[in-house]
Amino acid sequence: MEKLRIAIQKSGRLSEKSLQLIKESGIFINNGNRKLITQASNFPLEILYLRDDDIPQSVEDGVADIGIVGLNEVEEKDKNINVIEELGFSKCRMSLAIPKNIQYSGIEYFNNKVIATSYPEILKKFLNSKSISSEIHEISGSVEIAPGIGMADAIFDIVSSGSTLISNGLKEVETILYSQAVMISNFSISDKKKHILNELIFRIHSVQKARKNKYILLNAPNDRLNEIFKLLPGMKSPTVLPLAVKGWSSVHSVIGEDDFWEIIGKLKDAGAEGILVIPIEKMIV
Ligand code: PRT
Ligand code: ZN
Repeated sequence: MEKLRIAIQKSGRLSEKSLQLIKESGIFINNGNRKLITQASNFPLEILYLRDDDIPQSVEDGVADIGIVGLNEVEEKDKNINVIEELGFSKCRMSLAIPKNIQYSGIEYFNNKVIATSYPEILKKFLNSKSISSEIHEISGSVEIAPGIGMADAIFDIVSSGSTLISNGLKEVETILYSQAVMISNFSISDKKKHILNELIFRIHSVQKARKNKYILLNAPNDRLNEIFKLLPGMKSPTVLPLAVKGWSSVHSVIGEDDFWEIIGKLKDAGAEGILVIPIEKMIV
């Protein structure tokens, strides 16, 4: 039987979350001793473990049909591939940073400066679009130490919390790209594989929706129910069950993560008691 082959990072910041997403989609994989390729036991999927730098190329070549990689790698490698899903994890940004004691007047600062980076293509495109001419110094790791040792005037690198920049005496002055893990796909995959991919994406969507929502149960006096329904529209409408105590009901619904605390406060004001909030594993709407 034809199988869909997905390339994921062998070991690094994307590995665990990529595997977790596949597992939460109900797909069992035996990755006890992380071979190059493993098979899923209950879904037509093969997992190919690669360095993240090699994933865009492997998907362009059709060595893998799809892959999970940071958008920063996709942009840097600029291969002929399709970005089909934003996966919402490993979020970071790519920024220009300079020594903190230097006054920054604007993008022209970078004219005739040396910038160290592991992402020369993204940087080149950005500088060209702003008509800035800098010397790009490509290095493969520890970019943040380059200004301190006199190798560069500035760096262009991935930033997450910003603490690496601070501990190297640098400050972020321009953000060029916001990145996260994305799913990429080859442009010409067979109809059978497309069918498997659609099923996989359907499952991923239900996992993502579930992560964004919680199941909520609460008790409320019957004369306040209308107020509470307005706060909890649920998927269609809330479920209401009578309590053994007269004049009270139990209300069940779904609540979004984003405005969670605000709504909980309003529910309490509306007389809700005994509020229970439970994670949802899958959500199909
Ligand atoms: O071995 P392989 O080539 O597969 O892995 P790698 O070493 O190239 O990549 P890896 O595992 O470090 O990162 C994989 C992907 O994770 C990146 O391509 C990004 O899409 C994403 N990501 C998310 C990050 C970070 N956050 C991150 N903080 N990648 C790197 N960093 C580094 C950054 O380079 C800098 O040194 O963390 C430092 C900054 O972090 P803060 O929190 O101090 O700002
Ligand atoms: Zn890499």
